[in-house]
Amino acid sequence: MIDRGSLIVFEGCDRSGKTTQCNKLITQLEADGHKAKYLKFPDRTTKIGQLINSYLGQSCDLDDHAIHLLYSANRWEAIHTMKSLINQGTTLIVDRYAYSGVAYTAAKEGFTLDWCKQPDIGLPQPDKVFYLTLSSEALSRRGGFGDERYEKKDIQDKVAQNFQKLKDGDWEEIDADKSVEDLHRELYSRVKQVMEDSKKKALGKLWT
Ligand code: Z5A
Ligand code: MG
Repeated sequence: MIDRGSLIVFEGCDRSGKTTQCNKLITQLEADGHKAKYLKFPDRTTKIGQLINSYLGQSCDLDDHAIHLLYSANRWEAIHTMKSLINQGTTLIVDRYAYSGVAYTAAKEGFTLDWCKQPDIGLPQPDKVFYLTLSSEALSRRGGFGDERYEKKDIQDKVAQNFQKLKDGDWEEIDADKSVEDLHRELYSRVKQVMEDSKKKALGKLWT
C-alpha cells in the first residue's frame, strides 16, 4: 500500500504571507520529487466560489449566516478530490481552511464559535496547521488594506483573537516577520517532518 499524503493547512492574519509561502513550498516539494498540490479556500473558481468572490468584492450582499454556509459548502465540494489525492500519496498544502471560516464569521455580531464550527464538523482533519503571525507593527510595514470586505483593523483584531481560541495540539504558531526566504526554509523543514510523521497515520475528522 502506498503511504498517504499529508494535509497541511496555513492560517493566519491578513497579509501574513500564506499564499507566498504555500506557492514556494509547492515549487520546492515538486523540485525534490514529492507529489504535492496547492489548494486555496475560498476556491473562487467553482460556482459557489464565484458567489463568494462577488460577496468579498462587495458587488453582492448576503446574509451573514448564508455566506458562512457557502464558505463551508465550498470546502465540502472539494472533499472527494482532497481525500482521493491524499490517499494516492499527494500532500495538500492548503491556504486557509475551516478555521478561517469560524474566525471571520465569529468576529461578527451575534455569532458564537460553537455555531460557526457546526457546518465544517467532519471535514478531513489537518495533520498540521501552521498559524502565521505578525505583530501590528510588522503588519503595518506590509502596506495598506485592500478594498475587500474584512480588510479593516478592528475586524482583523477580532479574527486574531478567535484564531487563538481555535488553536489545538496540531497547531504550530510561526512568527512570519522574516524574509520570504528565511520563512520558507523554516517552513520547508517543518513540512517535511509532518509528511514523515503522518504517512502511516489515519486521516482524522475535524472537530469530532
Ligand atoms: N474567509 C472567510 O471569511 N471565511 C472562510 O471560510 C474563508 C475565508 C476560507 C479572502 O481570503 C477572505 O475570505 C479573507 C478571509 C475570508 N478576508 N480577509 N481579510 P483570501 O485567502 O483570498 O485573502 P487574500 O487576498 O489571499 O489575502 P491574505 O490571504 O490575507 O494574504 P496572505 O496570503 O497571507 O499574504 P500574501 O498574499 O502572501 O502576501 C501579502 C503581501 O505581503 C504581498 O504584497 C507580499 O508580497 C508581501 N509579503 C509576503 N511575505 C512577505 C515577507 N516575508 N516579508 C515582506 N513582505 C511579504
Ligand atoms: Mg492569501
